[in-house]
Amino acid sequence: MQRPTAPPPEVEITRAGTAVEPRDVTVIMRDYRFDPTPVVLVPGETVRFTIFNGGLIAHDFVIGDEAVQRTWHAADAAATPPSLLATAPPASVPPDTGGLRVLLGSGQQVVVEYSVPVGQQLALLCHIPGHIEKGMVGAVELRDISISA
Ligand SMILES: [Cu+2]
Repeated sequence: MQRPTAPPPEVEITRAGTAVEPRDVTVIMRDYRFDPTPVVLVPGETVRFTIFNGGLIAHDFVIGDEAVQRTWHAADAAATPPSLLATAPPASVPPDTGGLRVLLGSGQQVVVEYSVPVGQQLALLCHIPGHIEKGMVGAVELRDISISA
């Protein structure tokens, strides 16, 4: 069946998150996409991500700039056994890598705070081998609004 081609709902941000009062952002991981996409973030704000894996297999939520993405991509590739049904890789990267990475099994959920960097292009990817190729590429829209509003 053809999916309706409605544009994604417009995201309205009335206030940027702060360290004291983070803004709630929910992202659901599916087989194989991020929902919603784009994720709209304000540079400099603090968000409280609720990340839920609604898929049937493990997924990786990696948000960060290109260096962060490259590092996690290599770590996941190195840690995952070459099998079609390979499960969660115990990958690790140097502690100063930056960005945010959450690995969730099917049905798992985590709540985590994230401080959105200023002056970086951000991507949202799942680096479990094969998932990017299947479409697990999320968009991040950075929107400049007044942090003090
Ligand atoms: Cu995935």
